[in-house]
Amino acid sequence: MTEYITLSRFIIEEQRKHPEATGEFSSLFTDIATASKIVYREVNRAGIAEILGGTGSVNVFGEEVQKLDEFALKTFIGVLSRGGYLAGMASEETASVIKIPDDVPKGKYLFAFDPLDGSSNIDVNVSVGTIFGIWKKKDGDGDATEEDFMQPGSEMVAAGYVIYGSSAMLVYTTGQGVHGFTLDPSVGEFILSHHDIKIPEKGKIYSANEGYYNRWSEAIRKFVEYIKEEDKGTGRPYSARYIGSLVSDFHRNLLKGGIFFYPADAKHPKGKLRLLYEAAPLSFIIEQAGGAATDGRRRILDIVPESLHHRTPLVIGSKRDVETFGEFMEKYGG
Ligand code: AHM
Ligand code: MG
Repeated sequence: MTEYITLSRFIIEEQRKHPEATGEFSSLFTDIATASKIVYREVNRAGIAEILGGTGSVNVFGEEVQKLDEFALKTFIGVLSRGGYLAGMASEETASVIKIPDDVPKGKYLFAFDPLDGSSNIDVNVSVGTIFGIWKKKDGDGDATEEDFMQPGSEMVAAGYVIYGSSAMLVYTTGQGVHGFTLDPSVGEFILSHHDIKIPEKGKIYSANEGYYNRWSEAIRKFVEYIKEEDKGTGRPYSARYIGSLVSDFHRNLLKGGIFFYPADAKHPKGKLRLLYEAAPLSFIIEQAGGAATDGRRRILDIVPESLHHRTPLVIGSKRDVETFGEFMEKYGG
């Protein structure tokens, strides 16, 4: 019989290796899975929901049609904030720390997330996703403050994303490799489908918004010119693939190899993507898969956030490709 390993079972077995584990972490993950199944259902209904009533309006059933990113935010808060394992949450959609309700015991974990990344693509049927990072509150019990979240990615205890595509898939790491689970809609469970994912050391894909070419520094332009050159020996030119939905671009490159970069440019001097709930979680995953992530020079996981919505340039993917990017930064002073 084929092995049918559910996410919950996999996590429980992983936690057994840590005798100090209290079960809080497993509950947190079970709830992440539940929240993402609810979001997936809603994302799937997006097209028809629009026909039945445009966003911001009331549909034929008299229900208010919510924007999907708002729905995802509320769903994750609703499910996770009552679990008793969190001290606080932070999200792309909220200015400050999301407080755990007063009547719920405070746990030790901090949860930072982008509820629905790439949501501007939903109306054209492009895959979107939820990205999350989990840290431990360093000192004291009780409610988390913004200060508690100012920890580098290297302190993360887990990170993951859920991609809502032709199927829903949850990919995560706790520092013991990267594992992917595909939702089996017939039983409503995430099933282990990609065990111990490794990214090829060198890829053949580059992903960037090349429309910004003229806003980029010389180093980045030279790098792009380089990967477009014809050279069989080093596998060039690379193929360009850019969806504009980070989870989708990242997921493809993780499985196939390649490099994604969203550098600083004339309009985004600090880059566009956010450290806490986009760059750091994906960097933890990529390193666990054998890849690398930098801001062009520094390792992303070493950067200490200065605010909840700290932005950073992001260069992420196959190790050798990220190194080559760094060499161009070094050479041309990008
Ligand atoms: P968002 O969090 O507002 O959705 O923005 C993040 C998205 C990423 O999914 C994607 O990688 C990037 O923005 C695309 O930006 P651009 O349109 O500038 O290429
Ligand atoms: Mg985002």
